[in-house]
Amino acid sequence: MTQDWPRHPAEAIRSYRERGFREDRPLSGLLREQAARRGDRLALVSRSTRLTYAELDSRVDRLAHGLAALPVRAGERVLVRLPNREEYVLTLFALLRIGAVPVLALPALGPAEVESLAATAEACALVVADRHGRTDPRAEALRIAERLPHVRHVLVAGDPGDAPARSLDSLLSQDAAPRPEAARPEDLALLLLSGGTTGTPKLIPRTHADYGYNARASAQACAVDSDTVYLAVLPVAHNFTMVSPGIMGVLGAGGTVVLSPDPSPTTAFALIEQEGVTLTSLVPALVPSWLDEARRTPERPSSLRVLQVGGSRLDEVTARRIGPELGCTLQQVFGMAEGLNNYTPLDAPEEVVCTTQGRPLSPADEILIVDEDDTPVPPGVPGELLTRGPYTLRGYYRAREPDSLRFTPDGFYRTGDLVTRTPDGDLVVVGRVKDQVNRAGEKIAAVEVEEHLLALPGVRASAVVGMPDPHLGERSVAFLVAEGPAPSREEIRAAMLRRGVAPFKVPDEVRTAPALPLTGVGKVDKRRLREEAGR
Ligand code: OOB
Repeated sequence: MTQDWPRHPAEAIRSYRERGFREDRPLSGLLREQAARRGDRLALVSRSTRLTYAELDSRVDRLAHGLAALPVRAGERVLVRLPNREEYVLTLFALLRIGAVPVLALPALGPAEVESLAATAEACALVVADRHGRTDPRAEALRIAERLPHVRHVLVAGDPGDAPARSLDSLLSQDAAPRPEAARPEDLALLLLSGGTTGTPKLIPRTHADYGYNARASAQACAVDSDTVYLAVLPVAHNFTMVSPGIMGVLGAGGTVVLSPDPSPTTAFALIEQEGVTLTSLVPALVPSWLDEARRTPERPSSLRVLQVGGSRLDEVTARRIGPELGCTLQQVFGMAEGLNNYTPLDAPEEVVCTTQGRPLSPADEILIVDEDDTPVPPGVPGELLTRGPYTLRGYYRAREPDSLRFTPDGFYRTGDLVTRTPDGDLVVVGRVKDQVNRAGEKIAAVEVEEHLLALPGVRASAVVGMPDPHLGERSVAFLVAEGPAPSREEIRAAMLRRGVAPFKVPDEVRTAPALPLTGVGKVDKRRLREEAGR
């Protein structure tokens, strides 16, 4: 069999293991261990569900038995597209326990994107919710299953609706006997979706050993212990909510995970009060509404000790307001689903916390800051961040284009982020070389939207750039060269949604131009377009 994904060299794995930079058990082992140590402690709170570690572990066993009986086999991929509800945690651990590989899809994706992911991963099953906002993920999943022969099962959290869809509940076996872990530590554990810079989704392979280490080391960096109560506000399938330290880090330490059904501060503040939440994580775009809510409510969330903010750039002015106005410690997190996580230390001076994006999680994380020729830049000069380490991937899963574009020959991942490093070793993100828009933390590959625009009648050329935006961090601006009347933003929106694209990828603003400016080598000059859009 040709390898589906490039692993770390055996020698590197050996050395990481020896130094404690890989976990040596499968991921769902962390649940088993906590169930044995503190079975009656509260593990998971979601809507009306409250599960202790013993209950959660035994439900995971029951679902694992049911999934295995379908059968879903070890090594098979299962696309999981669930919002923040208890079935996500159950499904995730049950799949991990039988050695199947969850593919974590965000609920915000459009049906065409879900299908493309399922196809790339050759998923054998799709797990979706009975409803999500105004969409019907169940019906979408059934249509995808009809088109993709490898999709044998559609499994639904909640009401399964029409056959052949089945509810996850119906799979819960009566047999709650502990199921042995099917995976070995160096096996593929799960596939994450890359923010991407290309038109096709890229899947990030993460192993039990590397993801487990990412979660454990993050929990340490964030002082997570069995008294931690973590509120998952961002989508559960995002890497930030999963391992930075997120669900995995907190459950691994014996703390409690509370799932917030929506990111609004009203919902979150009520849950913080009710459950005594001590830690949560947000993207910068959500912070202003939390600050507003804190001003409105007489009692600010008193139990909250640490607010993590990451996913896109947090401006310094807002950063400085968090401590005094929310009464908690800010921690900036600069991470990526591909691996590397950076954190500002919890005891760092305010200056460091408010003006840097922190330092690498692991002593084994290697960092290079380079110019266009891959030559390291002098201290203080911005350059592209390259990184290599125990939990950073060495190549994408079943990559369609050569990995040499995103990896150096010696295995460094090209993050596409422009950074500088302070004399103390903290990183500051100053920009980006990858052609991407970071809209409220959601990553949009410019080329993907450009291709959708080109497919519209009369559009001859298109270019998408990100522009600073006070609410979103960045908004997407599309430039169109059209023959005849250019389509309006509403027409573009309708066309993109018809094509099954996620609503957040629809350009926020559409402009027309007689021609696109070109650089000396004939590429679209995005710098000039950005200047244009700023005028
Ligand atoms: C997180 O992961 P992804 O995969 O959605 O996006 C990674 C990219 C980074 O390469 C960078 O461009 C941007 O998001 N980013 C930031 C940032 N954190 C991420 N840019 C500026 N400042 C920050 N603090 O976004 C992610 C994964 C794990 C933990 C936290 C965030």
